[in-house]
Amino acid sequence: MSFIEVAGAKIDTRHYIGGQRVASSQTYTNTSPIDGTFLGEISRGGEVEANEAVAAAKRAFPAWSALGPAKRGELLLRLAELVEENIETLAQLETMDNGSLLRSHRRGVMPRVALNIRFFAEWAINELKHESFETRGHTNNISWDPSGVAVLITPWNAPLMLATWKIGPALASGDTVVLKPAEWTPLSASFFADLTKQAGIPDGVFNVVQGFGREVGAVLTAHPDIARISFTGSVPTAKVIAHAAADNLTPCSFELGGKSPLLVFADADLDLAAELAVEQYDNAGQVCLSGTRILVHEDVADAFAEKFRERALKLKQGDPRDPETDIGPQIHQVHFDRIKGFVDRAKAEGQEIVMGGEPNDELGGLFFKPTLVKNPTPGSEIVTAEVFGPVLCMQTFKTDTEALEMANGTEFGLAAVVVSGDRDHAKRITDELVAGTIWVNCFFVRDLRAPFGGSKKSGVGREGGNWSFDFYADVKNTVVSPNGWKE
Ligand code: TXE
Repeated sequence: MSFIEVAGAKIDTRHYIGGQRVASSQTYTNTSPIDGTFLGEISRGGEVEANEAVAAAKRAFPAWSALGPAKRGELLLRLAELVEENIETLAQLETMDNGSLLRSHRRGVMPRVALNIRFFAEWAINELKHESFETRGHTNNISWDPSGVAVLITPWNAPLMLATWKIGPALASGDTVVLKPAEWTPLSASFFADLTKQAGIPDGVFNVVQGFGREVGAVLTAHPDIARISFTGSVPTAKVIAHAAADNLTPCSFELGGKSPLLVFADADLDLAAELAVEQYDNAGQVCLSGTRILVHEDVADAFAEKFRERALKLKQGDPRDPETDIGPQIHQVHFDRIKGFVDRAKAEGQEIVMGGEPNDELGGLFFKPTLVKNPTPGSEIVTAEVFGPVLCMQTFKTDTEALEMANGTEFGLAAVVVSGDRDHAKRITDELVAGTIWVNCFFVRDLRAPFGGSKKSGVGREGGNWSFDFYADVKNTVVSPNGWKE
C-alpha cells in the first residue's frame, strides 16, 4: 500500500524522485508518539534510491539554475501559498507524526514554513546584493551562483520547519535538492513534495528519500555528485557526515545541539525570568535552543525557584491535539529511554531531583514528567550533556565572573538567555557569552534576516539572510578592469 490516510490527508509513503513516486522493496513501520497508533509502512531507501535521487537532481540542475531568481521566485511563492492553504492539514499531520502541540503547529510552526519559503525567494530577488569594491580602478562585482545538488538531512523535532530553513534558500539559490527527513517523522516531507509538484516546481528539482541515516543518509552524504550538505542533528552524526564528505571536500553546514544557559541576575524581573524558564520545557524539551541550564544569582535563587515552581506545576501534560495541553509526548521509545537513562543516572549519582524525574505513569506511553535537577554537581553528565527532553538544571552563582564561567563552560555554544533589568549589565554579559544567538529578556524570537547557528560544538556556519546564500550558492567575485575595452 503506497498511500496512508493521516489526519484526513492522503500521504504517499514512497520516495519522491525526479517528480515520480518510487517505492523500495523494504519498508519500516512508522507510529505516532501520541499513542503508538500505526501510521504506515514507509519506503526504506538505500544505495539505489540515494543514487537515483542525486542523479535526478543533477539532471534538473542546469534548467533550474538557468531560470534565475525571479522565475524561480514565482514558483516558490506559489509553493508558499500552497503551504498556507494547507496549514491545517500540515499541522494535524505533523502532530500525529512527531507529537508536538497542534496549537503550535497551527499558529506558529506551519505559518513559519510558508514564511521560510517566501522569505528566501524574495530575498534572492530583492536583497541578495553586495556593494562593489574598487581597487586601483578595477571593480570587484560580487554575485551568488547556483552550486549544484544540495543534500539536506533533517531531524524529527520540528521536521518541516527545520527542513524549509534549508529548502527555501537552497531552491532560491538555484540549487536542486535531495531531502532526507528523519526516519521517525517522514510524513510532512512527503506531503510537501506533493505541494512542490502542484506549485509547478520542475521534476527533479526537489526530491525526498525516506529511510535511515546510516543507510540512505550515508550514501547521500558520501556521493561525489553533490555540491552541499546541510545537516541539523546531533554532534556524533555530524562527525560521521563530516568524514563522509571529506573525500569529496563537500562543504557542510551543521546546526547541532546545545546545553544553553538561562542566566537570571539579581536585577532581573523574576516573574519574567520564571516565565522564560518554564518555556524551556516547550516541545517536551526537544528543542536544540533550549536554555536547559538555569543559572540564578544566589540572592534571588529562592524567590525565583518559588515563582518557577508555581508556573511549572501548572503545566498540563497530555495529548498534543488538546488545546489545553502544554507538554506532549517524547518522539519515540528509543529517545524516551535515552532521556530516562540520563535522569536515572543522575539519581544514582545522588543529584537532587526536585520536580518530576520519572515517566508520567498516569498517561503512560512516551510522556516524561517535566523535571528539575537542583544544584547538580559541576561537570556531571546531567549538566554538561544534551538531554533533549523536559529536564532542566538549576544552579546558583555569586558573581558575574562565576556566571560567565558556568555559562560558557560546556562544549556547546548554540544559544543563551539573559534576564536582567539593567541594560549596561546585560550588555557586559552578552559581550562575554559564547553563543550563536543570545536572547535578552526574551526567547525564541528571530528575524529570518539575522544569522542563526552555533559556536563551538553547536555548529558550523550560519543560516539566515545572506548567510544562507553564502552557503548554498557559489559566491563569485568578478574583477573588471578599466582597460581593454573597444569603446
Ligand atoms: O539524531 P541524529 P537522533 C540531538 C539530541 C538527541 C540526539 C540524538 O541530543 O538526543 O541528537 O537524536 C540522520 N549519515 N539532536 O539520533 O542521529 C538521521 O536519519 C547521514 C539535536 O535522532 O543526529 C536524521 O535524519 N545522515 C537536534 C538526522 O540525521 C544520518 C535535532 C538526525 O539524526 C546519519 C535532533 C548518517 N550516518 C537530535 N546518521 C538539533 N540540533 O536540533 C543519522 N542521520
